[in-house]
Amino acid sequence: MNPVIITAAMVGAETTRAAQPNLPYTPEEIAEAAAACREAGASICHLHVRTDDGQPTQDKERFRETIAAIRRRTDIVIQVSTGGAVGMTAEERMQPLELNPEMATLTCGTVNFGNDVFWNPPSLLRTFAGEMQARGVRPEFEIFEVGMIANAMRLVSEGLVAPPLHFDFVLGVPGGLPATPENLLRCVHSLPEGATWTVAGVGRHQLPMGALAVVLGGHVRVGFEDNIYYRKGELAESNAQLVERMARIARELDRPVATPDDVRALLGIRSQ
Ligand code: KMH
Ligand code: ZN
Repeated sequence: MNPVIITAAMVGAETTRAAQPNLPYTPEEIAEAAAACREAGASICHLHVRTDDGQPTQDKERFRETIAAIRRRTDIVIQVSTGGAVGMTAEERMQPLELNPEMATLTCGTVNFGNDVFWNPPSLLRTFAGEMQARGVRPEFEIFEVGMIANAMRLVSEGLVAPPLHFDFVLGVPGGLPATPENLLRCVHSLPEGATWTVAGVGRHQLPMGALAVVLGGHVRVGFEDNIYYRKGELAESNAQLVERMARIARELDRPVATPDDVRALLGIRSQ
């Protein structure tokens, strides 16, 4: 039995309420969404926060407030973003690590991101990985291009990240690796023995990439950060609706849905 970890990426830094009216912004809205996603089958929430008017921020106090609101409602694993939004400084992006979260993202290289550049030079990778290691925060390697897997493994060989290793393939960002079955397989086959992986397909790729991951024994990320539609031309009602469908697909394919405590054991997350 290999339970499917469903990660809910509920907010992101780019999606707007103009595009998806049900996007959560405030700590209470995000916490409500996290609890609903947990109820629907998510075991990790990938967390970005916003100001009240919807601007992306990496403000530590905003993260503190949001994490507390989530914790009042649910036991879901909280994975803070250190990616933030393009254009933010490394110092800004690292702020939520000061809260010693259970998990955090660690993007493994620089990539074009739409018309922008998501800037992640080697020195930044080492600084972020070292900070996570010092604080006992479990990294999730964010892989936007296949070469980023080698960058992640360089951090491992330098002693900055220790197994168990967990990867997220973000496929379909304009400027990054396209979301095709061949590219997903290429990523999976590039992993070291024993690593776990999840896939975040962007836009219309979220559903087929997720279904493929379930079949291949991987894990899945869904949510408004990557995709706002339930199907072509039909906006999703909520993040939980997207989680619920992926949980249903997993169960139909005879894979149970992981609980947060399954994730803590599987990914070696330190106890709080
Ligand atoms: N918003 C993207 C530029 C992460 O959360 O670590 C970066 C991102 C990755 O969302
Ligand atoms: Zn993110």
